[in-house]
Amino acid sequence: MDALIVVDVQNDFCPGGALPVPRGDEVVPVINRLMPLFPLVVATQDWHPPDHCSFATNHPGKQPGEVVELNGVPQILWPVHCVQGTPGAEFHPGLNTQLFQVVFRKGIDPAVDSYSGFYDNARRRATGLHEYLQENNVTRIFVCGLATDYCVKWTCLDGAELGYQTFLLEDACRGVELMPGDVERSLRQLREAGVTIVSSADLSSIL
Ligand code: VGL
Ligand code: ZN
Repeated sequence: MDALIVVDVQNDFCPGGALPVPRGDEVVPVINRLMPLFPLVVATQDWHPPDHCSFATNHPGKQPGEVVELNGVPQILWPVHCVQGTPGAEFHPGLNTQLFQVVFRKGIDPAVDSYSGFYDNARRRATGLHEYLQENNVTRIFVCGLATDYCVKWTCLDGAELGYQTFLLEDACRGVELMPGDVERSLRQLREAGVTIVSSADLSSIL
């Protein structure tokens, strides 16, 4: 079974949001076209409490973009984003969320961030995504959404490590690019980890 994993297509990651991914909203029509091609579609949703450790405001004197160490794990500090129950945490209004079978929320623990849809960054807790995919006999995952250089990348890396044949849908993703070249470096890292980079036009010969 094939599954499409739609990562964090939320208002705060789109232009005008708190942590905007440049042209992040452009993935919405692409993903809407992709979803009907898959028997199983799941989504992740970044879902932070207000006191979340990834927010620069919760580290006095620190600015977004600075890196701190939390329990031995490096943590980039972000602007306050995707706070539970706020409009910024909602999915983009143009996204056809009716086609999501399940939504896995992540980043809920105030003490640890969670880029991957499978585990938090300290790998202390699983989100339930792996179990769900196993129950549905999923062997191939196709990952899209925001952001290529963070949550999409870590979801792909964990998926590949867990043994899924993992594809990244390049035209259905956009990156933050805090540093120029971050997306290109992420794609290289993913290829080295065995992830196949494809475009949605390639799917007719893969599915
Ligand atoms: C993300 C930074 C912080 C993402 C989430 O969805 O890529 N990036 N939280
Ligand atoms: Zn976040």
